Amino acid sequence: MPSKLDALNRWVDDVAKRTRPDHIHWCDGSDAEYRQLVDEMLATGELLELNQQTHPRCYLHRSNPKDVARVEKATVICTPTRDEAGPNNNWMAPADAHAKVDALFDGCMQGRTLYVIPYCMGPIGSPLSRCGVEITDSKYVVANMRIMTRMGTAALARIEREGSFVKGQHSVGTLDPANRWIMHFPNELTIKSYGSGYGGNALLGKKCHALRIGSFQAREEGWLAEHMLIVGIENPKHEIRYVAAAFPSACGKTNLSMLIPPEGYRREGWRVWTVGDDICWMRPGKDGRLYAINPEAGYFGVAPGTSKKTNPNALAMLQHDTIFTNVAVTADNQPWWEGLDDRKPAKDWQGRDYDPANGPAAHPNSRFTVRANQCPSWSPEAENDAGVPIDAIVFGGRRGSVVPLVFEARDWTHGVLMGASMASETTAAATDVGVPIRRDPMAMKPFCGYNYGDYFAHWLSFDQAGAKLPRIFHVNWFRKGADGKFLWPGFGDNMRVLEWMLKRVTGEADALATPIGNLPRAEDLNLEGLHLSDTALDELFRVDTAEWRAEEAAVGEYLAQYGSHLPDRLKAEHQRIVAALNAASESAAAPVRKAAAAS
Ligand code: TSX
Ligand code: MN
Repeated sequence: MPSKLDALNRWVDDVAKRTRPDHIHWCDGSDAEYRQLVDEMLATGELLELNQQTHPRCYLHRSNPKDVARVEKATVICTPTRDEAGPNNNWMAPADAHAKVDALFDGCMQGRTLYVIPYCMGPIGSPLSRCGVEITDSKYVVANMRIMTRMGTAALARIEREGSFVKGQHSVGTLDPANRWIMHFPNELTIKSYGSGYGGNALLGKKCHALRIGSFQAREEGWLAEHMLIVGIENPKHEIRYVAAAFPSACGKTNLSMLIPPEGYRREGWRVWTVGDDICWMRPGKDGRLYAINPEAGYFGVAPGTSKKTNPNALAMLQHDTIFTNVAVTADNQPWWEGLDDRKPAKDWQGRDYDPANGPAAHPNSRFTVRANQCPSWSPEAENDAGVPIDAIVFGGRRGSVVPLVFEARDWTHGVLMGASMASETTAAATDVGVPIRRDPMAMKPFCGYNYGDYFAHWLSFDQAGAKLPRIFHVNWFRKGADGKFLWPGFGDNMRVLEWMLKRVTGEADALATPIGNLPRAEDLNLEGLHLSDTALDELFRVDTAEWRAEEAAVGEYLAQYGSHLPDRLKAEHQRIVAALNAASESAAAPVRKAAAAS
């Protein structure tokens, strides 16, 4: 009798014929298998034991120094036409891409073991989950996939039941940056990654499957695959409401996903529960609300900057059963990175004696890989097959000027425009003037598997009769005052902003209508114990007409590149905002914020 695994077996055979490994190992995902892999890597030096007294079962991996991050120029979407991939992606014709990368795969696993990794993105029984199989010749990849996904026997059983899965073919190859490709064939549910062993290039379940292939599949099937954290916020009445939030890199997404509320909030019974720190798959339920799952089972987080002050929950979960990549170590062999504490590193990320002349001790993109449920704030709802209902979607960016702390979209269309208009500063600069910003709609710039214009249209399509969609907000924790200092304390105090959002959802909080959206008045936000000056408050919420006319002009120019793919509804919404800003500046010199109260 033909089995639904025939297609899988045939594909594994085909890949093995091309790559010619010495052995083939089908991963079962067991503890014993993980232990065995770790022991083998310890023997080869692929993993180094960290201090087992302070960090039981923690290991360090030092990557090739030329293989330390995702490479956007090597990332390609291979759709039949360039237009389907859009100006937001690198494109190659599928046949050309296959030919190019298959030549590199030829014989590349000789002398090595080919690992077959069946995995499930999302709770194993959830209808929102999707399966994949990654083939790799890297033990490090297998160990990381075991932490990051539901891997092994249960996933294989689901694949056998469903028959459909994403095929991911990976080899570290020669690690030559000139021969490095991360290719996506969304119509074939196929990923081919060659020449890198690092992070999103190699752990194919994450960015490649859950976002690039996922977003493409989501459009066909009527759901959303987003680059968002998911948190549950519990109020003193023990009601938990869920928020999904998209931020570009370097905005503290992982920190926000594990936030600990300020002392006063905790005393009243507020709590934040972590469902996910990076990826969110959402689909409308029968009741019209959007239900979300975190497709991942672990965190692959940036280490530098993680400390007891910025993220105590993360620090607690990193004390055991963690793989560290490219961090430094102290003299007694504990993991260390810039921003952790004021101990001194002994060896840098390349294993050299630490010398500040060589740059930072830990690589700025050094990482930890850890199981999600090791986080003290981990939400058991992360295992709920039905997902969690989302009440608010938050977009954000790092903007030293122009963009206020928080504002709310008037409706779904306006919210989608807010997401499409997102931008973030690329580098920390000494001054605020002329800081380069990069447009990063919905924080999906490197992850959207098709044309952004069509993606915006897909977002708009959720606005249907009967839909009970989340409210949409925009936040900026990073506005600076004239003295160049951050105006908002951030971190745990972001709870105050989250509280206002959820009170907007339930109708318990007020706002002021402005052309860019609804802003809290100072009295709508709980600012108790913050000691913010009146000038700081005014600056945090100031909507400057001239600055915003320039901002919206830049947004219009950016969106115009999507041409005929850009939905008319989005264009019209943008024109409405431009017109309102023009009217505001002509009618009054007063700041736009001093407008009428919103309902
Ligand atoms: O993660 C951050 N968040 C979100 C936290 C839940 N960071 C770190 C960003 C780099 C990844 C922030 N940095 C946040 C923030 O809300 N805000 C800032 C800016 C800031 C930095 C330092 C201070 C205040 C604000 N204060 C002192 O250093 C005392
Ligand atoms: Mn991410």
